Amino acid sequence: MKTTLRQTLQSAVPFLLLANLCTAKTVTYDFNVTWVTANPDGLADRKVVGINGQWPLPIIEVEKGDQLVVNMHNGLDKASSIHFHGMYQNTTTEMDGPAYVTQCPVPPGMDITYNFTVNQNGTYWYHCHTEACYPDGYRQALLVHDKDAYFNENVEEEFTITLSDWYHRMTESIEPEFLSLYNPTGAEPIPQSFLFNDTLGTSISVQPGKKYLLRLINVGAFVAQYFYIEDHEFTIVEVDGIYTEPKVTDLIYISAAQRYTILLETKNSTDKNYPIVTVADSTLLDLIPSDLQLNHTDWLEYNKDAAHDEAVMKVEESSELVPADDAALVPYDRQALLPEPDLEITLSVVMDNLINGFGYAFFDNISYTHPKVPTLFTVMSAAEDQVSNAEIYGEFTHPIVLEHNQVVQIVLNNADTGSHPFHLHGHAFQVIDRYPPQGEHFYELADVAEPVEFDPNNHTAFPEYPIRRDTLVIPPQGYLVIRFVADNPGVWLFHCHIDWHLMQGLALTLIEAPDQIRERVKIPQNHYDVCSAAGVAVQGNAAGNTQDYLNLQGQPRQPAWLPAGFTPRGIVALTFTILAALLGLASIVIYGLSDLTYGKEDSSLAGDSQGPLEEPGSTPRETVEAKRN
Ligand SMILES: *[C@@H]1O[C@H](CO)[C@@H](O)[C@H](O)[C@H]1NC(C)=O
Ligand SMILES: *[C@@H]1O[C@H](CO)[C@@H](O)[C@H](O)[C@H]1NC(C)=O
Ligand SMILES: *[C@@H]1O[C@H](CO)[C@@H](O)[C@H](O)[C@H]1NC(C)=O
Ligand SMILES: *[C@@H]1O[C@H](CO)[C@@H](O)[C@H](O)[C@H]1NC(C)=O
Ligand SMILES: *[C@@H]1O[C@H](CO)[C@@H](O)[C@H](O)[C@H]1NC(C)=O
Ligand SMILES: *[C@@H]1O[C@H](CO)[C@@H](O)[C@H](O)[C@H]1NC(C)=O
Ligand SMILES: *[C@@H]1O[C@H](CO)[C@@H](O)[C@H](O)[C@H]1NC(C)=O
Ligand SMILES: *[C@@H]1O[C@H](CO)[C@@H](O)[C@H](O)[C@H]1NC(C)=O
Ligand SMILES: *[C@@H]1O[C@H](CO)[C@@H](O)[C@H](O)[C@H]1NC(C)=O
Ligand SMILES: [Cu+2]
Repeated sequence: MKTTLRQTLQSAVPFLLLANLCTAKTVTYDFNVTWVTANPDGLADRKVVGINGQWPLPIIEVEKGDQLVVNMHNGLDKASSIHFHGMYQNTTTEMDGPAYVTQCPVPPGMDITYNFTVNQNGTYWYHCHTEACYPDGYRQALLVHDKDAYFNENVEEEFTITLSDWYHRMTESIEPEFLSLYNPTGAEPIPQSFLFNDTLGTSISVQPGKKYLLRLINVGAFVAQYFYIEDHEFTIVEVDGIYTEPKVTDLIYISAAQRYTILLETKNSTDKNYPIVTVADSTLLDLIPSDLQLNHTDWLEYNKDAAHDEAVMKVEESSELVPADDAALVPYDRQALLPEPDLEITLSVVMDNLINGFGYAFFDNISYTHPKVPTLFTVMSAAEDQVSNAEIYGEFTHPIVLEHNQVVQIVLNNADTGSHPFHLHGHAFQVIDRYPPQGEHFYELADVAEPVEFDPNNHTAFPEYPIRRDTLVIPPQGYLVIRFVADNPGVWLFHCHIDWHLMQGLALTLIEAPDQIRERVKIPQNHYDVCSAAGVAVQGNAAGNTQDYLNLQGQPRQPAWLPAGFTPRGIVALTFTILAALLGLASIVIYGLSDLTYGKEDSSLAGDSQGPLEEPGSTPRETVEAKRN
């Protein structure tokens, strides 16, 4: 079955559109989502999420102002949903996509319709947002064309390129090993490859002396990538849907979920082809298997008969590459620094273990645990005088209620030795501070004993025109400070976009202007039908209590803390001694404890999960000691 795209010219509303004489139209996509088989790295066939029988998935394309309708039929054997990453969903928070936040998970066999107006520019993407489902290939670009973009006169042709990490095993087979007693350090699963536009070793055919626009999107689940083109400079003109003042550079760093749009003017000569080089950020990997190809060459092809030489790497380690600092970009609209915040939220990013020995991720001491009733449905069903009381949304959704039009500042201190790409739904935020800054010192706090926290009385001056984006990387043991106006009533997640960390609970819920949500939002019948098919309640507090919204008894909660004095290593060793004794095993290979990681051999199709393989010469990650008691 082919992708069906229906474009219906709607009866124009003349008085609204006279200004630019454009015709807002409805763009409809029918997505029949089923499993298909793909082998994008040429190393292993695997099951991936296909749409209308195809993978790579169709790119969604609209023009600014269009109404986008996506009808999804879930033909998978598990629940799913679609989030349209970076779309503000202004007045349509119910179309945002995350399960248990703004909708119910769509069960197998069920249909859901997403329908919203796109009034933004630029480069976005869509992906599944129910448990971890997008690493199985359920992700692709979403482009908003803007005929008024200031750089259009410098564009003769455009290309879209996705970057991604790639796993050979199904997420559902990786997850129980990742979140397990055998992996107490929370070592993230190591991908088997890195894809360039869902393939490898491709050539992009270009003509000499021509102006191109390249939209780059990291649709990966975990690993950031550096991007450069040998012997070429290019100009950044957009990040995450925000036009920037032109910034010439020759190297960018794109984390999971980030987008960069660049202008590239090709050379006048056609004697040579140039490597397009992508380098995976190896600082994110706890261990580097000897057969994992971290850097890749694709080609800017001027002449298909000329040589296609592999890139010669400039550096030994990816961390020696010094990319453009995104925090130093200036938004094209020069929106000024927002005033002092009405609300300041200060949080720490923490990785730690709970009583079951699993590795969890926390904002302060909360590891996000989804509620029984999706948070938006609690907003809609609670009594009017209770919707602004954060308690009803449950302690473990980490709810924070924002007042309409407040200036909100989030200060995030990273107590973890790894970097994380943080994403806010419903907004692009101003990036007003980050330490250490992107550049040669970005990783310098990774090995220090104590993290450096933001000091409100001692920091560098905030930029006059801060860049805005929707996904920002926090450096190891450093901090970031962001601001936005709560001018978009809705329920919005703020979370790490490393899907494994989201799975570990690195998320919180902003309930923005709940009174205005109730006035403006009407959840369509179809979304209620989805809940009913999923067996998920649409009324009640986080615990599903419909009588007394302040009674949270039975709310889903994170496991208990480890008892005082126990380190995860200790508790795991103890458990294993008992288990080994019970099972009469002579020896057990323990994840994380022996600096091991997931087996690289594919077992996804067969469905068996095989044990870890030891990697000679790999770099172990330091063990997390239990900090709490
Ligand atoms: C979806 O695709 C599957 C497999 O091709 C097919 O059996 C099914 O009828 C399709 N469903 C819809 C609603 O199009
Ligand atoms: C989409 O939403 C618009 C505006 O609310 C409405 O007019 C239209 O009927 C909806 N379309 C579908 C297919 O639900
Ligand atoms: C979106 O595009 C319009 C017209 O090109 C431009 O004026 C506006 O500044 C853009 N918005 C952002 C956030 O870049
Ligand atoms: C990347 O892949 C998409 C579809 O998978 C395709 O439409 C697009 O043209 C490709 N980009 C390039 C530069 O070839
Ligand atoms: C290519 O030639 C044109 C016309 O001579 C010139 O304007 C342009 O700067 C040249 N481009 C490059 C990249 O050298
Ligand atoms: C590129 O990959 C090779 C082999 O995987 C590795 O030895 C080299 O260090 C990598 N270079 C960078 C910059 O990561
Ligand atoms: C988190 O810390 C706060 C303040 O110390 C405390 O009231 C709360 O019970 C803690 N929550 C959890 C889940 O530990
Ligand atoms: C202010 O911050 C700088 C840079 O982090 C630090 O070197 C200095 O000691 C701090 N000064 C005070 C008074 O804390
Ligand atoms: C949402 O729309 C309102 C009204 O048009 C506008 O004031 C506000 O800035 C918008 N918010 C976002 C995040 O787009
Ligand atoms: Cu993370």
